[in-house]
Amino acid sequence: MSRDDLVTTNEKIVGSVTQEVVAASPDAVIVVVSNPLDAMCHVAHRVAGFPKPRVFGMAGILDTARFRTFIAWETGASVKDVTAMVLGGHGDQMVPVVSATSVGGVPLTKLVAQARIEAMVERTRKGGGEIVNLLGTSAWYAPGAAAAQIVDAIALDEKRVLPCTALLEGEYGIDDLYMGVPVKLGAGGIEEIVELDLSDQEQAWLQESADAVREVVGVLAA
Ligand code: LAC
Repeated sequence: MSRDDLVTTNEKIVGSVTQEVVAASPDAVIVVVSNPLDAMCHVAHRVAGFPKPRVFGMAGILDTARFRTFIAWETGASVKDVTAMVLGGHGDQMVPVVSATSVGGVPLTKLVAQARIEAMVERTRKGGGEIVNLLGTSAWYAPGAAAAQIVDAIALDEKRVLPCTALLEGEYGIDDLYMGVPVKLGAGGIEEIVELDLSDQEQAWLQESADAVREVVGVLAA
């Protein structure tokens, strides 16, 4: 099944689980990890009735980990020294922000040929499917490790800036849609949405990703 095929099945599950969460823990911060992730954030936010800083999704940290790993392999650097951010929907239109990517402070575009950068961007976009073909099931370790980073940032009030799926209300020129963007995370959940200076091409790709997410959100029953 594609992530989008899961919409109607998971809409019911995420809705019922969210009702249980709200009943048991009305002050919780809800981090959604179910696919199609962006649409399921809309479900959780609607059902929970919590303010938007306390309902968001985990996807960009996973996608960014993949992009950083491919860059580390390509350049022979440690993944710890690769700075990157993947924005947009958690799907084939996600946007690795090449203009904000560096290795040890050196811009990626100075280290790797454009064709290879494009290949790593494409592999990142298809990373979920690559794992399914290898494992016969969707990824679980990396998503768990990514979710753990979010839990630490909240539980320890770390003020981390991480890519998460947040409800945009005008940021990046996108309104009323959950999309992956850099956010500052603390004890109350999302404290700030960070707006990067995207290239015109990156902004156009982000809008295309938003259009794809909106199409899936449009399938939701409610
Ligand atoms: C992935 C699935 C979990 O990207 O969405 O691996």
